[in-house]
Amino acid sequence: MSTNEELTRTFNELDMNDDGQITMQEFASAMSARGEAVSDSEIASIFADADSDQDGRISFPEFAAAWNRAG
Ligand SMILES: [Ca+2]
Ligand SMILES: [Ca+2]
Repeated sequence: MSTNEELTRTFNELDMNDDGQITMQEFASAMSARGEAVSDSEIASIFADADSDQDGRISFPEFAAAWNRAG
């Protein structure tokens, strides 16, 4: 699987209502659905890093940029 496919698939998993934006609530729900507990402060920190335009949601380009930074 290419990185791009994995990226798109992960984004779609996190974007539970398919509106093209990941909210903190969606992120938290998706993580708990995967059995990974993430605290509010961890989510806030992830969003502070990934949400470049600071609208409180992560768009696909923001997600892709954060993914690439994480390596
Ligand atoms: Ca969404
Ligand atoms: Ca944003």
